[in-house]
Amino acid sequence: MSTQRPSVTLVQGDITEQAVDAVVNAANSSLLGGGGVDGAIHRRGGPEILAECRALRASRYGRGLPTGQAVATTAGRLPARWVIHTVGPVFARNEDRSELLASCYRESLRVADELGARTVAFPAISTGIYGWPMDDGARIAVETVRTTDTAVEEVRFVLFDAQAYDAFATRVH
Ligand code: AR6
Repeated sequence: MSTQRPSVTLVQGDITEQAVDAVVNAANSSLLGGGGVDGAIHRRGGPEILAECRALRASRYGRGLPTGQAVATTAGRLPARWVIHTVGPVFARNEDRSELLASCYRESLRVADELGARTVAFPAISTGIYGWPMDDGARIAVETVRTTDTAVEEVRFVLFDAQAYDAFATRVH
């Protein structure tokens, strides 16, 4: 595998509408769905994704997917080939969990390389229900993908609103 540093692009919008090889899901350890990005991906991707998640729980991940790790399934009806599920850390004021958040981006890119994905769309992991401050979440996201060796050519951050877009734009430019 020939590796390089991916180019980073930013889009304001809905991650479920991205025509890319792989879409990253901000999941939880159960892999069985939830709100936010996770809810949107399962809703629009259809039941095939959940079926593969259940199979993962019945085999490799009987105790759930640990925080900071990543695993792939089909993308079902989404305009992508795969969903890469990763579990971000819940933000905590009294403990630095940055390394776990960085690990989500690195591990997702590692799984993307295993799949042969060249374009990957990421949400701002942990910055919703898990409470991570957007500016810091953007810093960790951009720094990590820019320093990871991967055959992925484009990392597209898909930001839901203008505030998130601006936080990422400040880090990228
Ligand atoms: N497209 C792009 N970004 C979105 C979308 C979307 N369709 N929907 C929300 N966001 P979150 P987390 C943004 O809560 O913080 C779930 O219940 C959102 O504004 O999806 O990692 C899981 O099952 C925020 O900036 O993920 C877990 O239990 C970012 O995506 C838990 O939430 C991430 O928000 C994971 O929480």
